[in-house]
Amino acid sequence: MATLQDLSKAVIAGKANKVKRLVNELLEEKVAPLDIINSGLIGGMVEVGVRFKANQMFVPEVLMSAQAMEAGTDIVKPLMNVDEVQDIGSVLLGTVKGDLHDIGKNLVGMMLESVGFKVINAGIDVSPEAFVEGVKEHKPDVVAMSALLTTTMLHMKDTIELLKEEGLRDSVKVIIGGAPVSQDFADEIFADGFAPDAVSATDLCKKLLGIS
Ligand code: B1M
Repeated sequence: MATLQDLSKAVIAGKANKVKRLVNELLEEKVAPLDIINSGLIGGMVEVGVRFKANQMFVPEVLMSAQAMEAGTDIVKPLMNVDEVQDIGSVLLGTVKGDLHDIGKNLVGMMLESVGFKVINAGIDVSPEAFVEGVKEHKPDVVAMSALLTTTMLHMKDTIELLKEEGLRDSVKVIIGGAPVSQDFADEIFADGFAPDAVSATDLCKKLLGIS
């Protein structure tokens, strides 16, 4: 019988095929998709982060873990779309300028879609100008910015300031997230909210748009 711990270990080892097999086995064992993501896949990436910081893992291995994790989320993703016909609001989502981390951001997108938001995924390395263009083009209800680096989180402030300069700030809610950011930082840069994880991000968007 496959376990969530086996899945975490396969993510750490960067074994995409094993991850796919274990995810399928766990689904057959009726383990909830959200547990597979939170405890199995993210659990593995958390340990990867610890080892990366301690110089026990290096960029190529971390990338293999990231790819293994994505192979797992690709299987679970269709199961999260409980009601694709809903359209409760739209979210322009991106990782800020200079930042290439997209695993957490993509999870946020997946969770938002699963509760009925339309997600416009602007990708990674999204400049303040590109966020502003995205707002003009798509007129989203929410702009959601992700950052994983202490250096790049500062571009969240630049984006909010540019939205203000362009007269667009009042037309959208702005939320932020990612490991180095916090509610205090959100308050400091006048974001409308901060979410510590992907599930909280959906709750926050709903709350900001007055959806119960
Ligand atoms: Co990078 N990296 N990395 N990395 N990397 C971190 C972030 C780091 C903390 C590792 C460490 O030292 N322990 C460190 C940052 C230090 C700092 O600034 N404080 C770091 C570094 C230094 C770097 C490089 C500079 C390394 C180098 O080249 N020397 C480099 C920078 C590249 C760049 O961006 N310009 C780099 C590169 C990479 C890889 C490319 C190898 C790879 C990214 C692959 C990819 O994303 N496609 C990578 C990875 C994988 C990591 C770690 C190990 C894991 C990140 C991850 O995916 N976690 C990470 C260590 C760590 O975070 N512990 C690390 C799993 C993911 C599910 O969690 O992204 O936190 P997370 O998302 C969560 C929440 O934060 C939240 O919800 C998600 C889940 O519920 N969330 C939001 C995220 N965005 C949100 C938005 C929201 C709401 C919630 O609303 C808008």
